[in-house]
Amino acid sequence: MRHRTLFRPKLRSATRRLIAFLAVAASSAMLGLTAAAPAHASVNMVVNSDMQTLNSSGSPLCWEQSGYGTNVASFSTSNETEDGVGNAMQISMTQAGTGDRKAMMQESQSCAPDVTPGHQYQLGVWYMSTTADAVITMFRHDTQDGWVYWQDLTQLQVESSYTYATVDTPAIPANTDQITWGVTIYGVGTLLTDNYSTSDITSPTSDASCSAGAACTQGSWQVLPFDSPVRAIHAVLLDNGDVLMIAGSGNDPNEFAAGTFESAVYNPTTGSFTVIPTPSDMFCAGHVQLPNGNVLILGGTGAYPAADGSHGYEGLNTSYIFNPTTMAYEQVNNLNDGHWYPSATELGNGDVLSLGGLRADSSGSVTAEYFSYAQMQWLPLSQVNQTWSFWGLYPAMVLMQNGDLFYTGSHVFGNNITPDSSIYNYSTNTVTAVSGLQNPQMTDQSMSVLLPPAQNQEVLTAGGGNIDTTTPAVNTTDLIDLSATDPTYTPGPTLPAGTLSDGSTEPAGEGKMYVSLVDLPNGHVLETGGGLIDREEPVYEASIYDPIANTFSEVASDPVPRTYHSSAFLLPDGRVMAVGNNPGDGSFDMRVSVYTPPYLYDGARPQITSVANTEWTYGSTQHVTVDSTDGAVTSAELIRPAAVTHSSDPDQRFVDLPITVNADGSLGLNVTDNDNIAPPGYYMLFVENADGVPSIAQWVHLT
Ligand SMILES: [Cu+2]
Repeated sequence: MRHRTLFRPKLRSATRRLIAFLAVAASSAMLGLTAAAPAHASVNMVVNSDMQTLNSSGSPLCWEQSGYGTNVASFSTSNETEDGVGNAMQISMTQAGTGDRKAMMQESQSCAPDVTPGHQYQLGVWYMSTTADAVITMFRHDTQDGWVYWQDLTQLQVESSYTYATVDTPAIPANTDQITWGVTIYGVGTLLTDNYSTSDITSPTSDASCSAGAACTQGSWQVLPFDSPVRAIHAVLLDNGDVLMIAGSGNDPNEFAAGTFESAVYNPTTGSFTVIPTPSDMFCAGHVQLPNGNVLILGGTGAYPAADGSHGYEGLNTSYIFNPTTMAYEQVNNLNDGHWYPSATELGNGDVLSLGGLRADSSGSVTAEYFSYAQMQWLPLSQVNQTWSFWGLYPAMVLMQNGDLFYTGSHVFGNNITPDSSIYNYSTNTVTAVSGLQNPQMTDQSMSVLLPPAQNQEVLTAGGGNIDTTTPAVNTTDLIDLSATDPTYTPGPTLPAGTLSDGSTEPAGEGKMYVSLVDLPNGHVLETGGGLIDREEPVYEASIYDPIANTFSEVASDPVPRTYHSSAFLLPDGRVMAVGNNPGDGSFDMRVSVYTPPYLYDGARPQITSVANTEWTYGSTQHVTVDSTDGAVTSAELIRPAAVTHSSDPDQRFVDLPITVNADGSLGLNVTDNDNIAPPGYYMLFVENADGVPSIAQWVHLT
């Protein structure tokens, strides 16, 4: 049995938070600074690790207060935290006796960390204590016997300021699928604990490294133990790794009438939400990150349909910037027209072009809008090229390597436009039709994605339906190579058949709309969520598309239905988050799911240990060092953070970084010289080993 305890002085909070942002996961921040750090950073598996999220009775969600015996003690949450964020857990024992008191991660499916037999985990906690009668105690969940006491790992000391304690578990025994742990106090005194972490530190052998059973090939889904506080209709990954979730009025006419507009920022590391004052109804607005990491938001809902049928949804002409540093919205000048469901594509020069949506009178807007990044404003009508044609609702406009925009055919609602798909040259203001879509009348809430790597200029369009009909959604996919002389769609493989809510398998040939497609760091694409007909029949199915093999492989499916107003997006730790579902009865599913792809069960993750410079320029070579014990790093790429809604994130892209290995073993990453391949802004830098196991991302800024 291995016991190891090490203590290190408390870092200044600001420093620690900054490092946490840079390294994304708190666990890796700690690892990066500790002399005895394990070689492999991995995800902090503790939910609500800073105890910021409270349950309805006011105690920290996912934390269970327990104990036994004749002692007298009380539990409370304290604002005397280690880092000024969330809460600390306080246990005060006023009279010792038999037994003890402890706070541990709740023994439930979604709170206690999942573990793999044979693996070892590093546990970490910040604490202060007036008694040395305190010990880290661990329980394990036996697949036959249920929750059982496992062992005490290490005694703590009296500490008058926050001190970090960390210990490695022994190898997890067979038949164990979860552990929980906490600090037990059994003497008179006061114990404060904060910022818990649990991470996998196993160094697997290179062969047969996955011992996680079905998850090795299927991945696994976790439904988080807390709900989103807002209807997550829009999700934008910010340059600090947090997620901006925008509801606006959230498709609720009562909220609209009350002027209640909402958004929240979610921190995936701590599991906590910060509610953001929201100045206008950004429900069904457009959004895209600007080169400086700020989020440009355009349009939204000016009115819900009138009861007397005199008008439908009306588009706003207002526009805001969300600034991740100040965590606030700032108004910019108005658009030239109202836009409800507008597109937003960042161009190679950092400007933004928007097409489509409904105007203030609820008719289709034929006004293109152009945002000048240099001027930080929408240009007046006289300075914007116009086709004066209606591009539909959320038309998926993908920036091509030559600066043209590809309308993939994916859009929202049944109001198809002509041509079915096209290439738009903004400079010359010309539209060239593109043919080959198999079901051009069934691309309502299909999804399109620029496949990895962006340099290949291939787009996948998957599924789709038509809410103006009762025709079931299609299972077809279409592929196109935009680098060809005359790009034309060709049929791709069909999506795997999903499971319907009655447990039956979908009839042959039927598929899904409300599809989500997410570029993954190993160069594959996760396809998840969706529904069969309008928003009434969820389809439970997920698969991973391999662009080289041109195949979809079915994987574990999200247990939560994800139809209308659902989204999925990549997190900086290599997992995928899924949010939203807004069935026809007007309800909204507030549950949040997280998918752990098979690659996170496939051995040790490479770790980016240093990036010489995080300000990157086009055509440069950037130097990084990587710790990769499970095989050398074989690929590196930049992935643009998501800005997704309604199966639409046409700015999503994966940009390959060809690698040069330097004499000292460091890597030179060669950055594209084409700003249309990688429009300016913040990107997640990932590296992978030969097994496709990705690192945790490091943020870099490309301009
Ligand atoms: Cu909508």
